[in-house]
Amino acid sequence: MEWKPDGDFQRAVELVKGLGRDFRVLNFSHNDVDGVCSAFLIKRIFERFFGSEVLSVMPPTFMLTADEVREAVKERGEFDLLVISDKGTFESYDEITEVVGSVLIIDHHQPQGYPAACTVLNPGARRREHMPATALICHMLMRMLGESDDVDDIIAAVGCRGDFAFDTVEGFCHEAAEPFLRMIGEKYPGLLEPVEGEPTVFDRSGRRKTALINQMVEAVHAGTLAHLYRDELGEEIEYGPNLVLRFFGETGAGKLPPENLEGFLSGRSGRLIRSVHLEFKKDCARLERRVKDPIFLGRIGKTDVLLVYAREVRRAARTTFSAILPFVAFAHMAELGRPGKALIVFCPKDVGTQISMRTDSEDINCGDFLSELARRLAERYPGKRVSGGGHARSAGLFAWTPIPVYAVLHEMIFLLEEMLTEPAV
Ligand SMILES: [Mn+2]
Repeated sequence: MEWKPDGDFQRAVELVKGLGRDFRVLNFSHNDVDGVCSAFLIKRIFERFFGSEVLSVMPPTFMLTADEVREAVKERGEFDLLVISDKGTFESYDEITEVVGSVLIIDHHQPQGYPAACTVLNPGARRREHMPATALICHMLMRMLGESDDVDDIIAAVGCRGDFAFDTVEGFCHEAAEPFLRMIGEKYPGLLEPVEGEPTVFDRSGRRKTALINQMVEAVHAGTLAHLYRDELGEEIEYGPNLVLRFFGETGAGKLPPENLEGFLSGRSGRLIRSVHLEFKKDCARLERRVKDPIFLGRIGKTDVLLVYAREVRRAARTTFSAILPFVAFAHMAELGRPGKALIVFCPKDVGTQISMRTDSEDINCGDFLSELARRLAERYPGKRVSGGGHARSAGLFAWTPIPVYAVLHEMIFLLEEMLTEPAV
């Protein structure tokens, strides 16, 4: 069955067309690979088709607050449209319409309530059939409004791969991404073909195979963390997501598709990202030992629940959401044995506790698990900051100091105990 665009797209198209031309757009996007690729596509959509001016902001936190938007408006003036991309679908986003009247949410996370005053483009979400990446939704929206070029197509592919919408080495593709991946495969076959080589943190098959697109995504991912590498690369290195967005802007259509990673990372910003990428790979090698032997916590149905309790490399321990450890842990999931696993990566940091979770099975829903854990922690520590949620197969949680690490671990184990059908003995 082929995935079909639903009414969400129609409403989004009507909203933006109703704004006329030359309107001002404020875009808040997620700070990860999918989020930055989405910000780039949104910028291109409004600049090219509407003559708009677009300001892109990619803060390190996930859920957007009205205060962040107020701050941007105070600094940069009034905006006609706010686009919130890849930053969840929260009922509380209604409050933001008091700051910017028109709000378009482009997202693929499981909604935590529906904001009635916003236009929500989260296709399939009401049926709980989520899209695999926001960049894919942005690319589809772009093609409903006009044409895409090589740069748009390839950056959209990077965003999709960043959120595991497909993996050509493992031979996987999310149903909703199939037509897109077919188009990419026909136009740029060299990007997707599996090749012998050092696996990236986006290669999860456990074999010595990768693909050019996987290498590109790893480099872009490293680029979003560039600011963590100021000690090595110099104080003038800007905030990673902004560096990556600038790099995408410098990528000329004529130079694409690249023949290899060096070709992709050409130009000034590209070369900077390349040096960050090399340092990032050293960090990954350092972290490998810490994720090798997870603790078996018990079984839910046929699924083994495993725990990695470890610290980050210093540079990543200082920040909230920027993480290296979970990527390394998840990259080695296939080596932990047969399918049917849920891996919880529990990571105490300087500013709080981070949990990242992935599963390859249907026995546990990671997004439900971590949003319930966040709810319980919020109840136990009223007024303290904690946020958690995500998708069925991958999710995250952050509990800020002063919520103690032991309390997060305690509540997590208690919640899990209620779900285990076969506790570890
Ligand atoms: Mn995403």
